[in-house]
Amino acid sequence: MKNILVIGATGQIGSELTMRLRREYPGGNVVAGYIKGAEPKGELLESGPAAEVDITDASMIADAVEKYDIDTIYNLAALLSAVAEAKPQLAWKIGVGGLYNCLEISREKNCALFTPSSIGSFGNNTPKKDTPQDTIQRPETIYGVTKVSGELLSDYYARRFGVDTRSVRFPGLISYVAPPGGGTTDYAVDIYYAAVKGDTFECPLKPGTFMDMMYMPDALRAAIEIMEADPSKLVHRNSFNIASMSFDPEIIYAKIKEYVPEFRMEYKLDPLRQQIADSWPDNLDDSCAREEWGWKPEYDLDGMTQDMLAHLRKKLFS
Ligand code: AKB
Repeated sequence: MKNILVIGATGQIGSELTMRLRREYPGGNVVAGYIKGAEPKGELLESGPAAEVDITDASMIADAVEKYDIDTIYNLAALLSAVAEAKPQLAWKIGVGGLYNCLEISREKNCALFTPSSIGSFGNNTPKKDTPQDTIQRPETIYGVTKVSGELLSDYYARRFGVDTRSVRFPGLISYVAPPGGGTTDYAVDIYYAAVKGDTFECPLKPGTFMDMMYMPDALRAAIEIMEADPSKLVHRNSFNIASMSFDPEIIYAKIKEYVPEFRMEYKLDPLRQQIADSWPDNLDDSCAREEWGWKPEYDLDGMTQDMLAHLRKKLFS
């Protein structure tokens, strides 16, 4: 990886991944691809090149790839699960139409391509506990349908055209930098903001709703390490289960209370998010990622909680 295009560079993952890639690959161009209305600002704008790249417009991707001699594309454009249910046609256009554009340009220009999948690629009839790498994927959400379609299409391009496509199935991602917006796992970010601000947190999911979650630094490392992995060791490509922690609302609440004893949470259920969360696994088995490319998370719930609270206090109050 030398010249990298990040599509969706101003989003939750993109804004941090672009900066991290710029630090990891200082000799190359890491281009922040953004859409109109979500232009990069501050450090993201000042530390490297940026280009308007709407993933649904193939010519915009091709122009950026040509101009910056791109060899690797990180495709992070997507509508998250809850918001995708409100706009299923747009979710398909971005998730599958956009991916198709990236695959075709990668085929023509010989780019490697990273496109995240998700725990949302599983459904009600998937084994819920220790969900295996290779198992039933019949999701009920449009988000999940786009993710499974993306996994299949990416594997097809790798087999049929030799495009170097790789992917991980992200759990809910937790970060103090950019908010997620529109996901089912967002509560696990919002709860920290409420704790630091001194607000009572209204939890949209009921006790006992377990899902895999991950702290953003681990997720960024996973996205870089999978693209750096020795291809001869990869049995799988699209997409790898990765995991670091699984909890329900009661467990994260109790953990935060260890550091913010006065913090209060009450339940105000969101039926759509509850239904989606109920259809997703409790926790994934990530042994294939560990074996094939050495995946290993660094943060557990305690380490993440201490770091989140410290950074949010700084961000919100200093
Ligand atoms: C969502 O909740 O939609 C995402 C995801 C788990 O893919 N955070």
